[in-house]
Amino acid sequence: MTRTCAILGVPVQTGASQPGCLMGPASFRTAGLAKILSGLGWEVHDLGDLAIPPQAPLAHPNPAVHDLAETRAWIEALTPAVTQAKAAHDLPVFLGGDHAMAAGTLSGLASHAASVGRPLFVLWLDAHPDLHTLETTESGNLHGTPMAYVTGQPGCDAYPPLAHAIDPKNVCMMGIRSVDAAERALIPQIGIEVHDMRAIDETGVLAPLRAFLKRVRAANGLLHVSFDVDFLDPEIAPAVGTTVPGGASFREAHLIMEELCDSELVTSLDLVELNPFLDERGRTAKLMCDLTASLFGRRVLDRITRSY
Ligand code: 4U7
Ligand code: MN
Ligand code: MN
Ligand code: MN
Repeated sequence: MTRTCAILGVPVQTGASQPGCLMGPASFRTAGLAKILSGLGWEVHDLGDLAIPPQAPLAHPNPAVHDLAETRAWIEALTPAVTQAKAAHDLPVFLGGDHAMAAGTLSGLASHAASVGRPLFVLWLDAHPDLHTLETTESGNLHGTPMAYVTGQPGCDAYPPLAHAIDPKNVCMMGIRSVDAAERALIPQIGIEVHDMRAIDETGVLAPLRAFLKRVRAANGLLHVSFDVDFLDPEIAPAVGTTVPGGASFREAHLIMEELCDSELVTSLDLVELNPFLDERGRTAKLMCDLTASLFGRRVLDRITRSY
């Protein structure tokens, strides 16, 4: 049976400090994402780009916070659009846009999960945990807040009320290497599973990934993958505003995608933080497309057995 995939562009850039993520969806399309996925046997439906109307400014007690009205509006527009895209397709792909997008994709996916009576799990591939509330963010860049919002942390009440929160115990983070004090305190408090880059150096990516996938399978969970470009080492993925050295390698990233493909557990995907203005001859966009291809079934040789 042909599996269906939707592509939805989300040109949000107000969550980041510098402009450019607005061009993310166009860059993914220019790199040929739809054709790559249909070449792998998927039925691809490009749903175009989502938009929000111009916003009047909205103030917040934390003076650092900027463009709050825009992020609010994106969450409001995304939540129903994402619930719908997921209900109609096996594996929708949401093209950012900066990572503020995930506040809306995850809120929409949590509603879908509740409606089908399955728990939602999240694999978070990022240099950052994005666990700031609107009260704790020092930069005021709201792409640093989606995980706090969707797990229902207090301090996010300037965002739209959340219909269904995600259980932090169903979230697994990999690649983390830049954590602010407020986020550091929150991680053990809410029980998110975090594999920082030191842990990855020690164990590799496969052991923690397999353990997490086992949990997803046992719970009959839906699995959303949120892929921030800065998960990758900036040497191989320069098109990102928030570079942090010491990121995931080419093979570590592909191995994660290949293992996710074999697991057949992934039910939705975010590709976020691509800033084409900072790219070099499209190499980051192309790499992100190749990694997505690995997740959608591109492989060098066929394999007969699943390894766990
Ligand atoms: B991204 C940061 F201070 N924590 O709050 C902040 F390090 O979506 C970075 O993961 C946030 O790229 C990065 O501004 C958000 C900073
Ligand atoms: Mn992020
Ligand atoms: Mn990041
Ligand atoms: Mn970033």
